Amino acid sequence: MNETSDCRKLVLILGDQLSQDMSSLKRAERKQDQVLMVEVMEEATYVRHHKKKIAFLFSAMRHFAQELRDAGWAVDYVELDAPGNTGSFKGEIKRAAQRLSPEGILLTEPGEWRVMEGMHSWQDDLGLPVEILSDQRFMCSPAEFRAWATGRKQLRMENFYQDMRRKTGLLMDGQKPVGGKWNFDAENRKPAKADLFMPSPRRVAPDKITKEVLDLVANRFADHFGSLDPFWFAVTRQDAEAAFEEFLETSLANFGTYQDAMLQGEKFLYHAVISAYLNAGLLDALTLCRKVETAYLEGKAPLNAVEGFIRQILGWREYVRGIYWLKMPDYATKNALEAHRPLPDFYWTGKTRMKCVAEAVTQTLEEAYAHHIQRLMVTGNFALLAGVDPGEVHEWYLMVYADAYEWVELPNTIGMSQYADGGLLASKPYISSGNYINKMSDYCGACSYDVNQRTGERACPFNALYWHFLDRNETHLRNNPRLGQPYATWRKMAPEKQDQYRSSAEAILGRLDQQGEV
Ligand code: FAD
Ligand code: DLZ
Ligand code: SF4
Repeated sequence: MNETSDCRKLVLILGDQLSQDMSSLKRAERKQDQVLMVEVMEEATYVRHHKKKIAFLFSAMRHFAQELRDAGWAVDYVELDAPGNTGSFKGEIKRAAQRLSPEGILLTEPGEWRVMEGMHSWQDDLGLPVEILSDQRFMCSPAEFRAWATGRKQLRMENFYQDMRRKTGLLMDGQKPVGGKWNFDAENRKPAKADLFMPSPRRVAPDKITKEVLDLVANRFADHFGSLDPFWFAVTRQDAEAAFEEFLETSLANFGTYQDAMLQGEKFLYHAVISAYLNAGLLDALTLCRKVETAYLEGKAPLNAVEGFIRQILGWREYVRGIYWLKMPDYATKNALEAHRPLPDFYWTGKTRMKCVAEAVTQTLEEAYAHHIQRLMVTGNFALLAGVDPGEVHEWYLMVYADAYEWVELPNTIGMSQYADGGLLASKPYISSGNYINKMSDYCGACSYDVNQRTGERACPFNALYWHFLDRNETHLRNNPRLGQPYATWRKMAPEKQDQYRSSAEAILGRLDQQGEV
């Protein structure tokens, strides 16, 4: 696969930069510059990613290399098992520089702080100029976000999102939001019923390249989390775009209404299942938002669905990236609630009596996917209530999902889900008792715990843990205005009742600590 003639610039394309619109490729000269793509052990193992995530990315990288060659680029592609592969970005850049004698290195900024840090020494070590361009795939650059954040007391997503609507003109009617409101969530978030028509995401059969990669991953990463089978992810831009078109046809109209619903055996409901494609570069964020806006203008989907979807990408996705680059590297070690319990073993096996957690983890093992409410209100909620170390929770989310890159995963975990940043991102901890899960899902009817029992052996663990969380974190949380109501209820509770909650919760936490059954 290697080309050997000298080149002017070596253009390094990372595994999550699979787009011909990358700023590096736009700057480069097709006739004289050379593209370098590398499969390296360091990236595949800095956390032990889900097997399916590695397979998805390696296959998408190999297909993209082919797309570039077809478009006239010279591509030097180093496969994982290529002789001499040093296993790191730096090692492979060095080897390529020796092979190709470039005048300089060109690349688009990486998504992760860890990788960017490593690159700072390249110029000196290689004795070559290294030019790092900004990533134009995002609608708000880290510098723009920093300017937005400067001088603000609170960095709330909702304010950022409104500014992004104004900036892009998406769903705007002059200076006003279309429909008169910025947010239509009041119409969203209904529970789903098992008899509703359920679409399923577009499935692509593995081709020869994907089959080779699946064999490679099965052999080299056998001890990583998760299953390779079934493998149906799109691995090309064309197939990812087709998957998004299918979402527009079959699911967008119901996206808002059932955004927070959970059903047994229904892994995707009306979600788009595009985050892995989007984060790897196979889809473009602004294009998706424009297509969704057009669906509204053509009367194909209601405003609550369309606004809700656009907010996830234009609002949340851009906002968490801004927070990441604003707050790294300290953000990764935040632990405002001083939680230190190890992650329970059932996060790796799915073997727990709690039906909601078992469903979320089992489908994560199978698909490297769970939707937002499963991540936030089931696995995230349980970890927060149980006082699990946020660093361990962060590592788990980074490992197990096909869409996980630190820039997007870390603020979602440390900030939104675990409240470990002390409220920088979320105005209150996302916690709930079993009641919320029962309202939004059909899990509880199939669970060996009873969601209606508050304390005791058969009671849903979320119930006692909820009050125990508030009780043990009172010094950190009692002044939070959004927790005024639950603290008032707790204080009014009879002391015997409070003690029953405490001892029930401590029994559950004791079982977790002794790796007993929960
Ligand atoms: P849909 O529900 O169909 O939403 C459409 C798109 O909106 C998504 O594809 C995604 O690009 C974007 N989006 C939605 N919510 C968010 C959000 N909170 N932050 C950023 N983008 C969002 N998303 C990732 O892409 N990578 C991660 O590593 C990741 N880790 C998470 C960890 C935790 C603890 C939590 C609570 C959420 C995390 N999310 C992450 C956000 C969200 O859960 C996923 O983006 C979503 O589930 C992907 O599925 P989908 O494509 O079907 O999304
Ligand atoms: C996630 C990942 C994996 C598993 N493997 C590679 C790889 O072998 N080569 C590569 O270029 N990128 C890989 N990636 C994606 C990188 O981790 C990602 O580009 C950086 O973390 C920057 O966001
Ligand atoms: Fe989850 Fe509790 Fe419902 Fe069981 S009863 S599914 S543990 S919320």
